[in-house]
Amino acid sequence: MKLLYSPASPYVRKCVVLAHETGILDRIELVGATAVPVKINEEIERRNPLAKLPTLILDDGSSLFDSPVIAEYLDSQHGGRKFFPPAGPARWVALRRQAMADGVLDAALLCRYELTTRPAEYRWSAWIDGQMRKIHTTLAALATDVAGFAAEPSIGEIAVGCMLGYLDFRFPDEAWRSEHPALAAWFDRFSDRPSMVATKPVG
Ligand SMILES: N[C@@H](CCC(=O)N[C@@H](CS)C(=O)NCC(=O)O)C(=O)O
Repeated sequence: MKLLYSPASPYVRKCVVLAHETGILDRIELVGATAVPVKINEEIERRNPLAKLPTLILDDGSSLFDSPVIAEYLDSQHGGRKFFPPAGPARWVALRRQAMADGVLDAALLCRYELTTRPAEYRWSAWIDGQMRKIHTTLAALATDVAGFAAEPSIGEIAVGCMLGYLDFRFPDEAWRSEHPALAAWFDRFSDRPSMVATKPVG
């Protein structure tokens, strides 16, 4: 299988971390690609009508997206401990954590596009403020949740780790560490995992 991939994308990172953790990374060919909303990449679009990364191309030529779907597919491709818990309460906890992390990324990406892609004369500070508020309220919710994070991570903890890594990468001035020290301490430990070290964002 092939993963249309960017080393800067936190959604891609979530899938690659899961592939590392489950020992199936060598079954995935990473194919570099660039996706920007104002300049559609037609190579990606042919495989994914949303033209976004990550996109996974299976050996039968079909494609999977978006990152929660790809991650769950990859988790179905190995015989070890599952990162998507089976039906039951633990599954909803893991999926909710993934949704919070991905939601922070969605807001962060909208801010980044507003600040780096939209022409300066069209920028709208209320837009940035609204997205930043979502980021801050969700980080506060995760800071409460972190005491219950599992030692053996699920997709929820992987998603939160990749999201915090993205904030450090693209929003280094955000003071989330001092505001949420328990979350920061968890992230520092989580960042030492070989899967996280190997996928530190660049770009
Ligand atoms: N919900 C999607 C979001 C993916 C996403 O927004 N990826 C960015 C790269 S980090 C992208 O492809 N942006 C291009 C665009 O929005 O057109 C997922 O979880 O995979």
